[in-house]
Amino acid sequence: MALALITGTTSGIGQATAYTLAEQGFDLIINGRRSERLEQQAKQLQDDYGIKVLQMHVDIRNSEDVALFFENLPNSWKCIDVLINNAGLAAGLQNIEGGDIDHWNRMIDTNIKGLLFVTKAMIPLLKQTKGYIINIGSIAGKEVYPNGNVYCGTKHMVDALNKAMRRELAEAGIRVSSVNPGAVETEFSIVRMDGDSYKAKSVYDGFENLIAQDVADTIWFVLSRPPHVTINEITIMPTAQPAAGVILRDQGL
Ligand code: NDP
Ligand code: 8X3
Repeated sequence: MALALITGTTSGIGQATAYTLAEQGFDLIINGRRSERLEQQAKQLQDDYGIKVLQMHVDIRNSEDVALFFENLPNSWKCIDVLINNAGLAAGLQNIEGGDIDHWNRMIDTNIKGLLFVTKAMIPLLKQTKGYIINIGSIAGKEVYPNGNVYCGTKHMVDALNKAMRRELAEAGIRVSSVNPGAVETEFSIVRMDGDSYKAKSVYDGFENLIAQDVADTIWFVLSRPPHVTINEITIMPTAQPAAGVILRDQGL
């Protein structure tokens, strides 16, 4: 039985990916800061799929807590085949002049530093299994759009780290890929708009956005290629979003 660790499973893409991998028979280490959701999810995954689930109730921004989690990981959970670096967020949609420094810190600390803390701790374990790392980037890591500045910057960094990891880890037999989505309706925009659900909903007005399962299916496609195949990166967009920051609304798309 294979084992995957997915960061940020308490909603959205991470949640859909946890259920997709459970369906494929993976045991799971699930992660998030919201403990009630994590507990509920662990129970449901165990009951519905008969898999083993370990909860990683850790804020990935805290390097000490991340390191401690791996130090205390029981031997029976150390044989990890897959790491999916998914936890992340956008905070705010403002030009740099008007930007909120707390927003910038949250994005940089989570999307870049948190991803690095988890990856650093996981590499020795993935070397044992010749495992797989999938980084969830974004179209925002390939292009930029008005007022996306710091979020786009963090996802450009994920794009660079994805390439760096692939180069550094190839000799160890670890495969590294990124999955880069366009607009997916999850809790992403609610978080970005500081909890304003009305504003968040309007992001998805007038076109058919991606759903989390579209991305989870893509992750599974990448992960399920035979060992001699690595998909370096894959970009998945709503048909109505031909480029970052460009959405064709009310055109039946
Ligand atoms: P959601 O807000 O629905 O999910 C984000 C997940 O990340 C939650 O489970 C959240 O859990 C977790 N998370 C956030 N911060 C931390 C932290 N410090 N420590 C641990 N877990 C954390 O958003 P999505 O599912 O949409 O986003 C998932 C990834 O996909 C992100 O990296 C995002 O940038 C990327 N992405 C999203 C797109 C979109 O349009 N939705 C498009 C392209 C990329 P909790 O709050 O419980 O900690
Ligand atoms: C988010 C992608 O296009 O919604 O990472 O900004 S987009």
